Amino acid sequence: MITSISLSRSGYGLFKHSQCLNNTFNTIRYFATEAPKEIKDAKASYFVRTRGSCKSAGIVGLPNIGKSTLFNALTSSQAAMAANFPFCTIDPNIGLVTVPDERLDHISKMLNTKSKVTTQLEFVDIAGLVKGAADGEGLGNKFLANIRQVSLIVHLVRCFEDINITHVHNGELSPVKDIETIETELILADLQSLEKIIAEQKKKMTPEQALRHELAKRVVKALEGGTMARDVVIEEKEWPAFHSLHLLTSKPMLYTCNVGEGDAATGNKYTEMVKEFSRRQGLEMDPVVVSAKIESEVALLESEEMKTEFLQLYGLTHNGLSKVINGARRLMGLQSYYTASEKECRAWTIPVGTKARQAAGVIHTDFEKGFIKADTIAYQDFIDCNGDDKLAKERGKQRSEGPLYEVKDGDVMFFKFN
Ligand SMILES: Nc1nc2c(ncn2[C@@H]2O[C@H](COP(=O)(O)OP(=O)(O)OP(=O)(O)O)[C@@H](O)[C@H]2O)c(=O)[nH]1
Ligand SMILES: [Mg+2]
Repeated sequence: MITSISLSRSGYGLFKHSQCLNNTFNTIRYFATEAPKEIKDAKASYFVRTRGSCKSAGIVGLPNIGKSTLFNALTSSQAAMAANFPFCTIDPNIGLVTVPDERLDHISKMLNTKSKVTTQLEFVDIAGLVKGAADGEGLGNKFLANIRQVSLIVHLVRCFEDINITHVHNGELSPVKDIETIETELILADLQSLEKIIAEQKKKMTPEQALRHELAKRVVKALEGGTMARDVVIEEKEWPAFHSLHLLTSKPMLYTCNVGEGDAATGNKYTEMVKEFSRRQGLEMDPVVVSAKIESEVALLESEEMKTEFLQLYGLTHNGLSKVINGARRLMGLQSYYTASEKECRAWTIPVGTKARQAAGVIHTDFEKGFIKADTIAYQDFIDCNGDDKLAKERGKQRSEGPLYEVKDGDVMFFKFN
């Protein structure tokens, strides 16, 4: 059994101390997208984004650090119990979260539309993990199984000081140590499942089984050398086998620093530590800073004016949730296109790389089947033409796109179908 892992300052270093391990949501549909021709192999994270079915974001972290508070803020509810004791959450809370979208707001205002329909993203509030979770500590295996089901990890890190709120690691606040505790458990859980796959070696394996087996060995080596599964370089043809390994460390990760009210606008020394750590790990996106407490209070205010006033008290101009939601979407490889008329303007979620025909299918399968063409205006051109499609056409800004057109983020589209 692996008994200890050390996460060194320069990255992850793994030390084995004994013998080897023995042991419809939201009308979003997902489509395989072609890798650019030049991509023969890439980090697994590329394939996670472009080939995976990115569906939900899981809030993960130590117990009693504000995960349920953040979840309640995101869902503008008090659906999750948030209280000052570890393991307050046992069963995951699942909620659909409205995706804040300034472009949609702008289109809606400009056209004076009767209704505005935002898109949504599923968030899951997961129970706290503790050291030893991979070996079942603190109901660890059950919680790890909950993490396995989400597509992206929002890793919440305590960056607020409050002696009244119990910290499972007694002593000085140490966000990097907290992160290492969680990530060590994710690595150990992956190593356990990989070792099981390796142990299943049969005399005669199908080519698929042989590839899976070989990949499992390669990822074990990478994890032991301090590389997360998401950073392992794989070939495109290896992706299905890699995907079938269902590894926790292959999921994109967004560090989210939970700070006290006074630090919401500026961050603090702890958020700087997380930022530096994140850069050392080579994560694709810098950590985001929020105050779950402020956000959970703002979310319950009724009017936009009240929300703005409340945020201003803390030197904030926007709520911080947009950074978490849109950061998660970006890491998941999701983007929006719009449909707009005076009656309704609406955002639709598609994975980056989706072609026009399949994008139309997100609205209705008939649009996909009977697709003829998509009159398309880039967002900025749409705004520059005051939302007037005739003017856009005159200016040559409206393009008539066929089924194989790769939809761009922000495109405003009018589908023709029979
Ligand atoms: N001072 C302070 N307290 C906070 C902040 N965020 C959350 N808390 C408090 O911390 C306690 C735990 O919050 P929860 O949201 O239940 O934490 P959790 O991570 O979901 O906890 P578990 O479900 O037990 O893992 C509650 O008393 C919250 O009010 C914060 O930014 N500042
Ligand atoms: Mg909780």
